Amino acid sequence: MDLNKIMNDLEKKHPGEVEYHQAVREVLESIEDAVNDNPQFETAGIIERLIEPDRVLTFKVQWVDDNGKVHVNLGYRVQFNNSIGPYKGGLRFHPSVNLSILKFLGFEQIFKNALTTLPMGGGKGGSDFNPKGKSDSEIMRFCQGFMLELWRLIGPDTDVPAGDIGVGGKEIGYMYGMYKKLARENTGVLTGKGLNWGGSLIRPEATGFGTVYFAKEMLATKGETFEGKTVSVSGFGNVAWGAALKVEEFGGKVVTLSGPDGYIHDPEGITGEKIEYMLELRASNQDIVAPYAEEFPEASFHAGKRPWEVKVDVALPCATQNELHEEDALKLVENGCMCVAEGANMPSTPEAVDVFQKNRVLFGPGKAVNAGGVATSGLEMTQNAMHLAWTREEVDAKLHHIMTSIHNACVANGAREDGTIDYVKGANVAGFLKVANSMLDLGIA
Ligand code: NDP
Ligand code: 2IT
Repeated sequence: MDLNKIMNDLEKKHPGEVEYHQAVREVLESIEDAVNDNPQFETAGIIERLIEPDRVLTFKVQWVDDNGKVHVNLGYRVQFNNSIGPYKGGLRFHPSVNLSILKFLGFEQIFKNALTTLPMGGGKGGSDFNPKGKSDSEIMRFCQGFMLELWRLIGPDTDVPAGDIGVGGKEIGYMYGMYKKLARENTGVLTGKGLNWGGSLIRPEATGFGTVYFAKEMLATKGETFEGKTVSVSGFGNVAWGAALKVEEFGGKVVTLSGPDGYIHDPEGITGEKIEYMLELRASNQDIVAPYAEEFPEASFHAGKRPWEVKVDVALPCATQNELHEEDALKLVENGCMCVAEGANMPSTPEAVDVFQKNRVLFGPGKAVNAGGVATSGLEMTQNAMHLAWTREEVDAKLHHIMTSIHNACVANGAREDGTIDYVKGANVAGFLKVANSMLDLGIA
């Protein structure tokens, strides 16, 4: 495989789509041996076919605010690859959303979904709509306008969207209500639904729980557990909340959370009611974590800084892409951090990943670590198709089992000669081989 040529061609074809290029390069670098060992992939053009989405759908969303003013946003759905199942992946509502970000997320989703052991292809979508400061009725009207276009492109066996940044249970509800009206059917076309109308127990917690289940397996390879460990978490959204709950249950102590305004350091631990306070902060729609330090005076707020300067045993980046830089990685290593597990998608820059790998820090990439969210979405689809609902214990046991099997796949494909594990390679090779072999089986269609 001529990696440089493939990347040059891609960059020329899609200039400026830096996050997309970053995600593709990371995967291609680590699967090079697997591709070279399988000449049939080259003949079948697997790499060229895999790095370009099947289709990119863009649409206009128009909606009216509470003052009667009309706004226009862009809506997208990137249907990347459906070799192993229907397109599946979240919707992100954030002002930074553009095609590069959705293509990076959709590309990552292909391999993540392959790792879950469930039959799901990769996709992603969203809008540059900013939910911050909007009223509930404005959010509802935007979601309805968005679905008015999206509904024709999706279906329970075609493409199944879910949540991501800025899209939680409330937004899924408004979108599902509109879909149901337009399509005149109740199906599992979206996941992350409310419990009363087709949702699955554990889905809200699943990404965070899965992250900690995976990190637990990573620590176990060194004979370690979460008991007594200090843990830094970034973000204060859905993933950060679920991770904090599970770390506490496993006997660890979460000491940070963060937002775009800075980070909170709470040396006494973010536990119990303090974890629930994260949900209140989120619901306030204000985009800031600073109020935490007013509510709990033992905590300090560090404006404009990232949490990685705090000395911890384990770091869980759970906010957004490229939020952990080389200097942050060096600081974590210097402070003796032994494990970094990515709850967010691509939160560490390539330079930061290099620092972790060279220093043999246990490093788990997002597509393996945070796969519990989409895996539980897959379990929601299964329950919808069977018209029944599993108990909390059943779903949690399945999630736990899936995370352990993803860890096993990483170990099987990422073992280094010195006995340590390259989880980046392990996850990419395992996900890639499943998808590439399926593409071979299916012919050129
Ligand atoms: P939420 O919208 O619930 O939370 C995102 C969090 O990150 C918010 O607290 C947000 O603050 C914060 N944030 C955004 N930008 C920054 C920044 N520059 N610095 C610090 N914090 C920031 O989203 P999720 O928790 O669902 O998603 C978090 C990450 O996890 C994303 O990378 C997402 O793709 C990934 N993920 C989510 C899954 C899911 O099931 N929800 C599954 C797998 C991965 P604010 O909103 O105020 O900007
Ligand atoms: O990045 C992700 O895996 C998600 N946002 C969840 C996707 C899903 O379909 O549940």
